[in-house]
Amino acid sequence: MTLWRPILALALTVSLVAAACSDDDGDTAPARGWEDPAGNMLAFSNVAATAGIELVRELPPPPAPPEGAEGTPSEPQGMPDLMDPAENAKATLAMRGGAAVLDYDRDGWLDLFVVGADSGPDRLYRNNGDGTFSEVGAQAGVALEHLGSGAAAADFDGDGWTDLHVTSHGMPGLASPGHHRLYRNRGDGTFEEIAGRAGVATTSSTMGDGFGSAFGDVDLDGDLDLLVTGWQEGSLGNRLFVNNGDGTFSDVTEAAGITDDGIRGFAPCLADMTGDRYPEALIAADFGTSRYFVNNGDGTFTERTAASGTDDTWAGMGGTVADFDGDGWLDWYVTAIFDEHGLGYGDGNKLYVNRGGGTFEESAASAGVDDGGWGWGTAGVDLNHDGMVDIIETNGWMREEYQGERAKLWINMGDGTFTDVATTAELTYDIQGLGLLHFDYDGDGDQDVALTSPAGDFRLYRNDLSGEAANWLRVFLDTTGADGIAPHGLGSRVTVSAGDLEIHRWIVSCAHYLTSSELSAHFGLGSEDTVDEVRVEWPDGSVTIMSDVDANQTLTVSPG
Ligand SMILES: [Ca+2]
Ligand SMILES: [Ca+2]
Ligand SMILES: [Ca+2]
Ligand SMILES: [Ca+2]
Repeated sequence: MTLWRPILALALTVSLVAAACSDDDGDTAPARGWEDPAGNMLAFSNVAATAGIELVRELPPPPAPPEGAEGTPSEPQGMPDLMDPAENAKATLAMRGGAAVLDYDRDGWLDLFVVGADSGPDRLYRNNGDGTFSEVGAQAGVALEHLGSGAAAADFDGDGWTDLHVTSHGMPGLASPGHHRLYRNRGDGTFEEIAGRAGVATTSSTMGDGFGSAFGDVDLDGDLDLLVTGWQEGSLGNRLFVNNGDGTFSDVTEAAGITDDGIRGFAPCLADMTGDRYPEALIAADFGTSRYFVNNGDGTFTERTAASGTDDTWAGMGGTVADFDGDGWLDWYVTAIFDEHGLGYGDGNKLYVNRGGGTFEESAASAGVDDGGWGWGTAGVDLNHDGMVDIIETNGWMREEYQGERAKLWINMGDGTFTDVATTAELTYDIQGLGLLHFDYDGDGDQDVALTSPAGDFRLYRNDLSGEAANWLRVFLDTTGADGIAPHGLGSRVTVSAGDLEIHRWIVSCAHYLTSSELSAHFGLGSEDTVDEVRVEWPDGSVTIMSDVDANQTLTVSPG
């Protein structure tokens, strides 16, 4: 109980601050947002419309209950009969529609690819650098209308131009296998679709399936490999593709020991959880089938879900890895369903804190991050620049009980607990959520948040963080010309020392759900305006150190 007292006291303080803010008598403009313990004000504004991103989706109405049937109207859509093709199509429609961040034209401004799902073709929003975006999907050659699902961005062929992998369930009206896209960036503002030739168009051989995809260098040979998930029952669509270095991939799933024995996969992630630089394969998956595969470093993986203590997620949907407790080891946070209605859907999100030695301690309830409604996309990112990783989470489903719940904005309090400040910080997202990603679209140093909905409008929340203790550093890695190190430095660990702070971040591509964020190491530095040391540990074992670096800048570091 003592653990909770400070949190309750804090919640009271927050509500008093909120009351003072709303009681505006017009004489003074009250500070906007949530005041963090260091005195920073954290506030968000939905700027999608003014930024030029207008994309609204609408789900078909729920089917009428059978004549004479009793019960709640939401019941038929709550648990659809997934073996019925029409009901399956409706359910997956509500689960598709991701987005990915990339600077496709290398002008230094991060652009946004958004999967159209049922709302027209896929879009590519070019960032104009002035707070607005222009939709250039058709010119760029990516404006495909299809049963689009997720997206991941990375430079798979190492030419310095970021490419896109897009999962697809097929062409409009007809789900069928073989329709994933690999868009190779030609470097002239256009993309070339090469998934078939490259060997990554098909995951399930029998069904239109495919949700998240994630890039990472699983064999540490310097090129990016690809992990894709499949969710449909019997699809066996969870696949690992190894990059052959010649523009093609090989499906090595079975040889690598990634046994798909019915994984209902949603959110894949390739991240080094064990400290040997080889990334593990993490899959957040539905119906208790999430998996933790340890990379043996010889091309094979060993499934250690139960042995590692990561086996108690009932309905794994989204996922993110970050160092939530600041001990230098990556932890794994998985979203799921918090079933407070006795429906038998599980006990919510899981926070697997890495204890080293290959084991994790599940602590979502004690940390206060287990109840995220019907959870989907999530990311671990420092939103208030105090040096500690916070959690954003979006949620919702077609059942009445899971409609209208706010997205969560859980601030890391540094004592093993988090507190939800979404309301005071004006992250006003209470529509049915799905995809979520973060990037600094306006280049002011703080991480902004984009959210996709299957039943509402696309939102871009600008982070309006202000205060004296909101210093930051953003580090991108450039490995162009560095043999044996993956593009973007994916898999690298970046450590910043500033005053009393020592902060570890990783360059990692996780499908938060169907989405991928900017591939930077982002540091909040509190009141520190100078960084004593930036240390990059590259995945090949080499180290680059920079001393006395100014805070409040975006830095690009190359090996050597
Ligand atoms: Ca750009
Ligand atoms: Ca590789
Ligand atoms: Ca924080
Ligand atoms: Ca920003």
